[in-house]
Amino acid sequence: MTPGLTLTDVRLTPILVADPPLLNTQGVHQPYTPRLIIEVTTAEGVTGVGETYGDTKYLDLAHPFAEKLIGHRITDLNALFTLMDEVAVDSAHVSGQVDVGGLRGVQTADKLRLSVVSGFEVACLDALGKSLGLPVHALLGGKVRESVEYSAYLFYKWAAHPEGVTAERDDWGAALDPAGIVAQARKFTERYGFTSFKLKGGVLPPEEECAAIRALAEAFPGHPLRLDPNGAWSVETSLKVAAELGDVLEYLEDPALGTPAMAEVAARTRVPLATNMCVTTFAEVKEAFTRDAVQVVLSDHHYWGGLRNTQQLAALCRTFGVGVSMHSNTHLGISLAAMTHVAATVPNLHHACDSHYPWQSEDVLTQRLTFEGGRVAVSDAPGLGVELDRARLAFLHRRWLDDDGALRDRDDAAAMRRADPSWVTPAVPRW
Ligand code: GKR
Ligand code: MG
Repeated sequence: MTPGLTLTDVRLTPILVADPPLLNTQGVHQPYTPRLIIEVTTAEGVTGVGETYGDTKYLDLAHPFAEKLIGHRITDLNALFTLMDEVAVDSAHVSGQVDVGGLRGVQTADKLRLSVVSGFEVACLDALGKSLGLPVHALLGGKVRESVEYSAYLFYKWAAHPEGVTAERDDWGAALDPAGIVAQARKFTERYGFTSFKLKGGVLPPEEECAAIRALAEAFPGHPLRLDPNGAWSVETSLKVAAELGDVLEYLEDPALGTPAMAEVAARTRVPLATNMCVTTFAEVKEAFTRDAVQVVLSDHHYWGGLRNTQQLAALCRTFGVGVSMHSNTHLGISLAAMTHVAATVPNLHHACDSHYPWQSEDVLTQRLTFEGGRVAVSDAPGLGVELDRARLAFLHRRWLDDDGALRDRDDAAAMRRADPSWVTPAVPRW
């Protein structure tokens, strides 16, 4: 075994990145969102980078995990899971269910652990690729496409964060009605060339969100459209929306919460249903697939446990004739590069992937990734093909250090209470 591939150093840098006031069922995005940047360095001095969720509960696992990794080889990707199990056994607070609900479905301790592992897996693959002079997609078996298509991720949005909240300005403007959503979509096409659109719903009454989708269909005839209320609707409401928008939707995403409700909707509509909420772990696949509850699974390599697990999920979907694409949460360029590499290797990817990246005005890279015609070119440079900008990383880490702890754990409901002190995240189904 090549001693040069041994991991000799791991550096974890929690950061806070600017996020616009995007609305969802829980509330509104905080002005700054936590992310964790992971660097692994080998004995031969090669450094690989990874990125994952950065809330305290992830950091609490990432630190002991990083210590355990020293002395292992960056090729030992299967061992990442067993090493994480050892860490989890030592950390009583991550057993069982840590947080119910949220926009990524029920968040189990398992998903939390896998989200941490994924950041390290990506960093190891980046380092390995750099050591071998190969791009990450080659380490995953090779690309089957030269570029990966992404959709414009539209949000209801305020013009600015609530008064008195420290935040960066953005130039997207407000979007609170159909005209605002269409204007936002136009900006996405002008700036990035996207041709496929997803609207984050569950914010306004369903009739208003249907009107926004109708307005998009008129403004962009024939373009793929999706609506995702994050499980905010009852089965009956979901069916009404499906009937109303069936002729223009590519799919409805998580209209109702959980596999039983999704199965009920799916049984009574021909509109395909996608999810990033009821199928989020391998354990959830069997019930959802046997009940035919979902027609498209949106993988998020973070909580599925990395790029290789994403490929396994894609193979499972192919086996069962279920579509696959990608989900996204607030993320930076390292994650976009990782998503692009793995997406490039998935033969059965037939829907544009989601990405929040255009909403992030800040990054930790020397060069931002770019979208052309709504697509990101698959890099053939060694590793992920990205380079850390140390000054930017230090700046965003300083923001995290200076925070009094209020923003270190993403809480969209708390952010909403800055505008509306009486806000509580509505129980689902809301409509
Ligand atoms: O960023 O507000 C948001 C999204 O709603 C996100 O949290 C979801 O996880 O994008 C996600 C989704 O597709 O459900
Ligand atoms: Mg979703």
